[in-house]
Amino acid sequence: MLDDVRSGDRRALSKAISRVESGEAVYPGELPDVPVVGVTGPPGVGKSTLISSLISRLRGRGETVGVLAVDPSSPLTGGALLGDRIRMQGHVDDSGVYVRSMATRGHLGGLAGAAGDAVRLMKMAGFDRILVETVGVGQSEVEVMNVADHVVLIVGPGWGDEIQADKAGILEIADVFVVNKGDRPGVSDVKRALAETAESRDAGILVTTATTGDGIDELIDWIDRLQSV
Ligand SMILES: Nc1nc2c(ncn2[C@@H]2O[C@H](COP(=O)(O)OP(=O)(O)OP(=O)(O)O)[C@@H](O)[C@H]2O)c(=O)[nH]1
Ligand SMILES: [Mg+2]
Repeated sequence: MLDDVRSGDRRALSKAISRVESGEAVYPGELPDVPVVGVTGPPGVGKSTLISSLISRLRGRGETVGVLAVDPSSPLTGGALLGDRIRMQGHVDDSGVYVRSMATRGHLGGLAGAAGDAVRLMKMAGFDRILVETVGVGQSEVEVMNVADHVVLIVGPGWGDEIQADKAGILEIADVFVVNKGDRPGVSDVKRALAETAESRDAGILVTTATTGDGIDELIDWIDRLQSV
């Protein structure tokens, strides 16, 4: 099966990921060096929409993209699945894009372990780039971000208080901060709440409107810079 995964067989990849989801170990051997970007943030902040915008840009420059969405449907937003967003934005018929969801419940070996195995399988499948989405609400989600080389934390207007509280410690692992829903009021308050942490981490603060694509090019520039060092 792993040989099929290596040769780009998507069905084999999906099957192999299902196996690691149910607790089986994989021994992938040597893996290509594929940049992994984690995208996290509170429920409904626009992570999936932003990822879809990122995919459009990355595809525009010819990169193939694998996406792992861990617990893609939060109870708060009623479950707008990442797959639905990708479909809406026309990526579904694109063979250069692979999207896989992973539920957070019932992982014997721990969610972060299963996500790590899934990412290794995606590397084996030969994508140029891998994106991982997870809701940044608790410790186990923060652990999932360990699979990423770099982490993008997305917040929205109105999230100033949550940023101050930061129970999960997600601020401490972010390499770039994005205030999404830049078309809504309250952006400067959130930027202010982020400023100190961003400065101490040498992280940028960007403003995006994922629904229109505003600010996405700047975000890609940031990601490129992070990955070139
Ligand atoms: N006004 C505005 N709405 C946005 C923006 N980005 C996303 N949305 C909307 O916010 C809602 C949630 O977007 P999602 O992309 O599903 O958010 P998410 O963070 O992936 O949500 P969960 O995975 O459920 O946590 C949708 O109705 C989007 O259309 C934005 O920049 N501006
Ligand atoms: Mg989502």
